Amino acid sequence: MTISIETIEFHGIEALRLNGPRGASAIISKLGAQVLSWQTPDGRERLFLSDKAVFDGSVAIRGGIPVCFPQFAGLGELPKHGFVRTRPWRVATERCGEDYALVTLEIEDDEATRALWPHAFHTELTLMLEADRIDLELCVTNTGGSPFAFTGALHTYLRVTQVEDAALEGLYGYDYRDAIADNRIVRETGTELVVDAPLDRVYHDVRRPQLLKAGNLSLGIQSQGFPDVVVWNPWVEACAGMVDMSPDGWRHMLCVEAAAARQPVSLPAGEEWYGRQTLVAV
Ligand code: TA6
Repeated sequence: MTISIETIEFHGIEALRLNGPRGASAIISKLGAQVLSWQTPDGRERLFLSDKAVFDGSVAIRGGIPVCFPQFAGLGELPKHGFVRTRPWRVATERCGEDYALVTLEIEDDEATRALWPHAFHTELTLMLEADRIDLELCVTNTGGSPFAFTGALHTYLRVTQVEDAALEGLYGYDYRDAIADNRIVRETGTELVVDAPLDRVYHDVRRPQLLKAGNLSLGIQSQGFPDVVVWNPWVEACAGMVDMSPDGWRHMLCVEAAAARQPVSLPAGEEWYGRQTLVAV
């Protein structure tokens, strides 16, 4: 198939399908500008999408790469993870080159967002698909007359065959806030993070890339602009309590998120901020 971008319906919602080099593909929904699928040329799906995910906009779609803005998790008064993940975005750019396909979706403040968060903003999410990698870039512009601050994340759900068999490298020596243990700050002493219990950690100021070693689904993960890396797996009990997850959903996912969580980003009037996450199949 030649490199192209097409509008499709995916689980009843409008989405764009990027057909990339060597049969790679990605799907991004206009609802939330959420990447919902990424397949590498070997035909493997690299993102987890819950088979109980809800696509009607009443809640965020469980899986893929939700965009959390202008608040990460419960770090403020806004709805959890902000409000753009359940709002419609517009397509701003579609472009194909010899070895890539690229789309940019955009959203800005309106009456409803200003009722929650009284700031003027323009936010773009660009997805670039190449043969073995995707790059996601979040660009936030303060279009108002006074500064604002935000937290946020690209809340990436990586697909794994069995999370117990996966290991995440690259976090040794960094401090993390452990949301499972009263938000205690702990220094990572392991060279490989293995998931064998609920995990909800914000690693601070991470300067190195991570490597997810997960059999045939191994991935390199790198971020720029986002200082923090969040690692999350709900494990058995919490997953059982989530209406949009199958009982065994926890086993097939690991969130490795590029985040600005510990320190809010301060954006003066008229200024722009960029954050990026790159996933590379290895
Ligand atoms: O990023 C990790 C986290 O903040 C966890 O605490 C967990 O609750 C998760 O996000 C999912 O949040 P959601 O609102 O999508 O259910």
